[in-house]
Amino acid sequence: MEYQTIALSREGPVAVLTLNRPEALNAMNSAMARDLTQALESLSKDDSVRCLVITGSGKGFCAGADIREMAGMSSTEVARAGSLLSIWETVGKYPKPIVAALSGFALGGGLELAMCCDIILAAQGTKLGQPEINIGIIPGGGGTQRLTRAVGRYKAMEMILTGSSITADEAASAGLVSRVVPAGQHLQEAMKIAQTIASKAPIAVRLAKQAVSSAEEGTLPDGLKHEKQLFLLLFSTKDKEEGMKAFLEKRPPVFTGE
Ligand code: DAK
Repeated sequence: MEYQTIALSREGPVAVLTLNRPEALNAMNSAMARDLTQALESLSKDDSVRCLVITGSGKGFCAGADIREMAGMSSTEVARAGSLLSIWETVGKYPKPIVAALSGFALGGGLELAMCCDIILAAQGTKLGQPEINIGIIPGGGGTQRLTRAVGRYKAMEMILTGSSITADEAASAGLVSRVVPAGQHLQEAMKIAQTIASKAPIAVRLAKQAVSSAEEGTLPDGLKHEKQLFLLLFSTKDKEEGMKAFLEKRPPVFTGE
C-alpha cells in the first residue's frame, strides 16, 4: 500500500514507519494520522513483523499536531476528527513493541506519540517539550498523564505550564527517554534494539509488554496478580520449552511463536 505522509519499510522482522512531511517538521495532520492508523493495523495482522520503529524524516521526529490544520477547527470538529483523534490511543494500545527514534524536535503531539511507544531513543540535540500552552491549548494526546508518570508532577508542570522544551540529556536524566545516542545514530541504534527484541520468543515479548504496561494502570497488587497470570501462561508455550532446552544444551534458541 502507498502512503502519502509516511514511509513504511522492512528489515526482516522489524518494520520502520517514518513520518514523512519534512516541509512541516512532520506535523501530524489528518492524512498522516490516517496513514499511520492503516499501516499499524496491517502490521498488527502480519505475524512476521515482531517489532516496530517509528522515526521522522528531515530535521526531526515530529513538531506536534498540524497547527495549520487545527487553526480552522471547532471543538466539535476535533471531537469528530477520526484517526487524528485516536492515533495516540492506537499507538498507546498497540500489542507489538514500538521503539521511537527521535531527533531534532519531539514537541506537543510528537512527544505524546513518542511517549505512547515502549522505548524512546533520542539523538543528541533533540528538543522535547509540550508547547501547546504557547498556542492557547493544552496537551490532548495524553501528555498531561504520560509526561507526569514519566518525569513526576513538578517537572511535568514546569514543561506543560511554561511550554519550554528540554534537551535530550535532561530528558534522559528525568526518565523521559531510555537513552541518548550520538547525533545521526538514532535510527541505527533503534534498529539494533528492535532486532534484538524481534529475536526473542514472540508470545513472551507480547506478554512482557502487557505486564509492564499494567504497572501504569492499576494498583501494585493488581499488577502483581496480572504478571503472575501472564507468567504462568508462558509455561504452556513451545517457546518456553525451546528457550530453556536451548540454554541447557548450550545453543541459541529457535523460537517459533508457539
Ligand atoms: N504544525 C504545522 N506546521 C508546523 C508545525 C506544526 N506543529 N511545526 C512546524 N511547522 C512548519 C512551520 O510552519 C514551517 O513551515 P513554513 O513556514 O516553512 O511553511 C516549517 O514547519 C518549518 O518550521 P520553522 O520555520 O518554524 O522551523 P524552526 O526550526 O524555526 O522552528 C519549531 C522549529 C519546532 C521550534 C517551530 O516550528 C515550532 O515552534 N513549531 C510548533 C511547535 C508546537 O507548538 N507544537 C505543538 C502543536 S499542538 C489531539 C492530540 C494531540 C494534539 C492535539 C489534539 N487530540 C487527540 C484531539 C496535539 C497538539 C499539538 O501538538
